[in-house]
Amino acid sequence: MISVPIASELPVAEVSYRTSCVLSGQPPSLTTLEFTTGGNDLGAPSVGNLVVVAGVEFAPILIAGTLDLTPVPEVAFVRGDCNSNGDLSITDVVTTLNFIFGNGGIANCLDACDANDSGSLNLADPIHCLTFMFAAGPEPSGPYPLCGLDPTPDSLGCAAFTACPSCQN
Ligand SMILES: [Ca+2]
Ligand SMILES: [Ca+2]
Repeated sequence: MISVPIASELPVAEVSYRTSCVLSGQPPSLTTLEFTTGGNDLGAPSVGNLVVVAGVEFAPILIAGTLDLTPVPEVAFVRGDCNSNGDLSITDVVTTLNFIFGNGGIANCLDACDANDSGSLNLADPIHCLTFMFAAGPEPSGPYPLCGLDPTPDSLGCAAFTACPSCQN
């Protein structure tokens, strides 16, 4: 066995987990983290964990640890329903356009207005909805038509969406 000394703690990975509503409202907590190698836990055929240094493979020493769980509430929404009234209609297109052009539009869930889930709001979003509603175009990206979370996290966010149950319910 060869040990590679590391002078100080060195982060080698950062992992983010989504827990939906399971932990919402719960205080931060710790959970155990255990590593495994071989066996059926890593698929079939099983794949072992290896560390490769200068082209030489080493079996890692697996040391269990803990994970800090700090719940961050996320709001479920339906993509395309920009005014969050529970229905996809022309009013959602108008709401999106008013918001984009600063005409007083109020959008509490920008993720819902991002109909194509590009991570930004622009004319492509109302066009996506119009094409879906009137020209048999593709439906809005998920979550649609059921409530759900953004599968592609971005900076838009969703402050509130009245048509979907909140985690506190
Ligand atoms: Ca709507
Ligand atoms: Ca997204």
